Amino acid sequence: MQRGVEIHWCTDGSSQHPALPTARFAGYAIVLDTCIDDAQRIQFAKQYRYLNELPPSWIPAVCSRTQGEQDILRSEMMAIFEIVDNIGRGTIHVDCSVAINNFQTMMSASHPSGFMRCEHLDLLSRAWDIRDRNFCQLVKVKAHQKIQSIDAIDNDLERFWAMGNQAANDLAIAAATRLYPSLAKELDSRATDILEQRRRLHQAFQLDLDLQLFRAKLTPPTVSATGAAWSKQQMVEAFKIWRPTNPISFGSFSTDFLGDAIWGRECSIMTLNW
Ligand SMILES: [Mn+2]
Repeated sequence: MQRGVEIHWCTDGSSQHPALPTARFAGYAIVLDTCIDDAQRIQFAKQYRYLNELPPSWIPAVCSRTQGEQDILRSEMMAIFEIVDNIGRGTIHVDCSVAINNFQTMMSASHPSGFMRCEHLDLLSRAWDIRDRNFCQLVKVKAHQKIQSIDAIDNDLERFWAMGNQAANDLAIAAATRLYPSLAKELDSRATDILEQRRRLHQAFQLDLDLQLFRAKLTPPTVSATGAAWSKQQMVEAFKIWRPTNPISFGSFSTDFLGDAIWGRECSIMTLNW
């Protein structure tokens, strides 16, 4: 690239099954804008409305699996970090304002304590160490998820950067799912399992809630003077007439040692007869 030419990057991070911490997997991507000026960008943005295809001016620069925690924010921040670490120049168009804030907080800090509360501190600390050779600017771009369609953006240049964000998003998803596909497949099936287990657990709780309605409709048992559902006498009566449905037969056995029982011979014989 010629000296003096402005460099523009679009970055994005993507996590599959982001709500499942034990099954999610993430990737990130960087695309480089090779347009020479805004006139050309506007032209591509206008063409997009008719062709509905991303122009070849977006060059995939980097795509990889996210290292460490597999969340979206870390993926977004890793993409930015790669540019800061390897190039240190250019305007980076990012759709995640938290990621932008974290890097800006780090750059404007006078001491690491100024950004120690930011998430993914490890990336920020590494960027802090090389801050003297980092001249990148971060710009917020409209996220592909938050707009119905890129076509709906009226401003041509805004639409152009949203197109770049889309290109980076597509590449980030491809990185997460296609680099090491057997792992992605395993995590996919784990996600399916977890969702199925959650559905069953939800059903069990739902059943319990539904049963409460029926329990409420039942006539309550007679309450004794002590407040217990059954009085002591009622329990005794119930035990006296209780017989097992299928009695177990022990056959013939000796009662020689019943006298050694802890309650004595007489009590043991009564229990045996009962
Ligand atoms: Mn994003």
